[in-house]
Amino acid sequence: MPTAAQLDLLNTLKQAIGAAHVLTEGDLTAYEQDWRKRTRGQALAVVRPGNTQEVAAVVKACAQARVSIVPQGGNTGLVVGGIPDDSGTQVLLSLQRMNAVRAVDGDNLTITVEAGCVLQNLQQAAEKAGFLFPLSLGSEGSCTIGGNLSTNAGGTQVVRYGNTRELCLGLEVVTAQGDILHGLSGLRKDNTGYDLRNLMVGSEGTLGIITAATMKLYPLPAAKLTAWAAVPSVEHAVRLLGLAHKHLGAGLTGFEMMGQFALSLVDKHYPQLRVPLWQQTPYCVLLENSDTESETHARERFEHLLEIAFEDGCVTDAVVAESLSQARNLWHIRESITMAQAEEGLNIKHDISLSVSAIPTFVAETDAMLKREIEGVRLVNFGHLGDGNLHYNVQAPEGSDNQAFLKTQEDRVNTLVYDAVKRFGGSISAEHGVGSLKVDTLPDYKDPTALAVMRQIKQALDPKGTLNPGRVVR
Ligand code: FAD
Ligand code: 2HG
Ligand code: ZN
Repeated sequence: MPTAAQLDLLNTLKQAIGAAHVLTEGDLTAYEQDWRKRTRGQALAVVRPGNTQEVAAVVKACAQARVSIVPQGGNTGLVVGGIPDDSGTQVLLSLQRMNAVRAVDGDNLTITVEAGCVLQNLQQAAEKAGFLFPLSLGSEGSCTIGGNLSTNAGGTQVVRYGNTRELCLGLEVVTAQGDILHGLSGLRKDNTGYDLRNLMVGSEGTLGIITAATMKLYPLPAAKLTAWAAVPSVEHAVRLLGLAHKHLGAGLTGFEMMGQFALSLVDKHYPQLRVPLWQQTPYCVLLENSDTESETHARERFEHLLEIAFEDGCVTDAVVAESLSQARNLWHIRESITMAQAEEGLNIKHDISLSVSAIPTFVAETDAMLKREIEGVRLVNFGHLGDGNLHYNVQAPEGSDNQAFLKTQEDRVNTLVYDAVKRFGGSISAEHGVGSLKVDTLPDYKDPTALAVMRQIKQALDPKGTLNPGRVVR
């Protein structure tokens, strides 16, 4: 039963945004359970404001009542950062109704959208206007640009276009006090003080609520070429990456590496996808070249690269997509690894980054160590090699109880992997963020001064600690 103070707050919220948008009953699983189904929370209410003023009113009312708010976009996050805790006292603020494209400025190469705009809709709006919005993730059919900005999402085009941070020119944000920060300038140059936009990007809803953003647009490529290559080892994949940089230059837009076991899971759970080459090689690479030149020039350059790679020995076999639909299928296989892994059962994810040059030794040493420590352990290694970002995931031994494996082994496995990442000078979160999953692990791996400054920033911007508490920093 809600307390009198909670009932007062619910009434204020209903007056501010309409009773139909303050949900307290019915099935709220979609808002309260995380994507991986690891955790289930319970909200005091799910509120769905329709515009920035309504978000500000919700935040003001909650701040006054000292009730904490968890912002949520598409709820595809992988680190349990966008669902309420199980206290039944937090307000879950969903941005999903705020999904409009506000403006496209072709001369300025920008698009301004509301935070709840689903990434795929943003890509399509850009394409309709004749431009490319390059951010691309497996979850693009349901994640939102607000969530992408709040996690500084990476995805499969980072090697050319950068993370979400690099694609953002301006933000509109509701502060912890309920004030509106108007920053949708679309300026490419603005040195008038501290960079508040970049403070908000990647802050996972702990410093402010993003309500709209101005994002960069690019010309649509004239040609896109995609290849799937068999490589004998991680060292060979890194060598292929070097050749691709040298021969494709800025045309290199995607470079993904996938281990044999990761691909075997796709083959097992989605046999209709017909994964190429995986049985004959320990690793495959998915390579994309986007070009502003003509298709013929681009194809010649791409085929030249593959010839050199064959001669070098870093590629032993390859398939080049002959049509857009073949290219889409290859990408679909890559994007299906997460789902295939989920089908196989609960698993331990490590979203890590290392310098590209350290990756072959890291993988060799850490694979060997885990196999020594846990008999039958299955390693699902794949990721954005072009960015030095691996999804170095760990699956329980075949036939064992996944739940029990997580319970008994997760902390130990995390320590083994993250200690190795630290030894190699890497990061324990490359693109998914910290959320609540890694909040207590971070202090062991983050520079203590950096952590102390992060806490001071949190204290300065959210002194009452009502914005997404328990996430990123305690
Ligand atoms: P949510 O999950 O709703 O929220 C994520 C975090 O942002 C939470 O802390 C939440 O409180 C906060 N937040 C959300 N909206 C706002 C807002 N408007 N203002 C302030 N805070 C907010 N991630 C990658 O980086 N690269 C990938 O390649 C990738 N692939 C994925 C593939 C699959 C199949 C899945 C399920 C996930 C993948 N992800 C990937 C993770 C996830 O999709 C991204 O983190 C995405 O950016 C989250 O967006 P969302 O709208 O779902 O955010
Ligand atoms: C990807 O690159 C995502 O596909 C998800 O970041 C990674 O499932 C994962 O571990
Ligand atoms: Zn990823």
